[in-house]
Amino acid sequence: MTTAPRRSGAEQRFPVVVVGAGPAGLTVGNILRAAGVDCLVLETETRESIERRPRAGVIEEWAVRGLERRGLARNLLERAQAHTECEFRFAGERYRFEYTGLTGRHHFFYPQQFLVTDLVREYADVRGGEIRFGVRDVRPHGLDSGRPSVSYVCPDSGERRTVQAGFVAGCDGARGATRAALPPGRVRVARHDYGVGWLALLAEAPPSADCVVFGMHPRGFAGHMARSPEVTRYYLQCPPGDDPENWPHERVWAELRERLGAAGAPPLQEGRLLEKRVLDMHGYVVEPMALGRLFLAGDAAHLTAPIAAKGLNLALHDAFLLGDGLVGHLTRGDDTGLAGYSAACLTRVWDYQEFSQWLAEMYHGTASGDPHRAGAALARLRRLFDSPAAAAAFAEQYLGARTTG
Ligand code: FAS
Repeated sequence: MTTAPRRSGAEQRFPVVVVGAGPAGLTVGNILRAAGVDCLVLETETRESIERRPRAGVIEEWAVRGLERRGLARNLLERAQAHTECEFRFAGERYRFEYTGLTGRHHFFYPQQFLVTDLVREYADVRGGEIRFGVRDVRPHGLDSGRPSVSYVCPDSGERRTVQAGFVAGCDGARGATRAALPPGRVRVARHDYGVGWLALLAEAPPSADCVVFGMHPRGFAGHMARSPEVTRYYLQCPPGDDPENWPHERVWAELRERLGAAGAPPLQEGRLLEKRVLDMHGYVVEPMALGRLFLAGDAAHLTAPIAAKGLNLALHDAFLLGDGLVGHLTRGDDTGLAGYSAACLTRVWDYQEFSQWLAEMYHGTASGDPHRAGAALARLRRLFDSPAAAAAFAEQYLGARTTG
């Protein structure tokens, strides 16, 4: 599983060690390799499993253009569907929201596992980047010193190995080792719980609509998002901590029919459920996102509940800034990118966190059991259709149209 090590002997040294081969880590690795900077990516899973792991699927246009400028979007641009509108369904009616006309931007639908597969191939097979899969018990050391290192248990020998690093990029997601290695007093973690769960479903069925559909229903929110011509992502609001076993096939489809039902809506294309998991809707933000020689990116630094489909996009935003900042420092001695990294990321992170919170109240207010919240939620939604200013503001945030990559 390990590509041939470049340097032999007890300890190797890399200018950058990237922990985690998700969208953030692989994008940082590819940017470094494009600039001829040596780096090592450490990943606990196997290549096969990260190339098959379904997660996000909505990529904002600025992120696609950012990947394209870095030679990382060839397959995406060939295979992704570009969407121009979404649909809201409430009180038995359908409301199409056309956002490309308002922003000039599209949403690109490309399953995250396809993007990860492209990024691994480009990094390891094309740009000759070093990546070790299946590593265990990764531990960062000396992050505050000028000589950080990362140790891990080698999957082949079972030995603990240590790699010296100039910088450590913490891209190991929500449950990784790098954020956990931060001294508690040195960072602040701001957390928000939405108090609802989402049953995240993947159905072996073609999409039932030509765009994303959001259903606001007194029984709870429901969402429909295409993933491919054969697989569709659905979400159903449920109690936090609910057991997926409480949702047998019949109940899932009955609830989806009910909550997404609207006059003139085509019938749902039903199929076998490939994935069923409950996500407790919460978000957190770690500040600052950099400490000493450790720079966090993506879910390792902030989690945005999938409500506004922002998680993957924020991971790419961080990775563009971190990759460019590291290249600036390592190839030109220019520290402006790294010095401003945390602040630049957090501006976007908090903007997306706020929008997710705004959207969550619109999606969940109807089923809150609180008539005032329900009334306010529907008023918020109706404003999108009778106030051009509100529609433009919503479209800008929904598409992340103010963001550059
Ligand atoms: P990732 O979690 O993708 O990658 C981290 C990598 O680090 C993983 O490969 C992991 O195996 C590895 N790792 C973990 N611990 C390690 C360690 N100690 N050492 C080495 N490697 C380690 N976002 C959206 O925008 N839209 C959606 O529709 C959406 N749906 C989602 C559905 C689900 C079920 C989940 C879980 C998330 C969803 N997200 C969605 C959010 C998701 O897309 C994340 O934001 C995105 O994967 C973040 O990318 P990374 O920061 O690279 O982290």
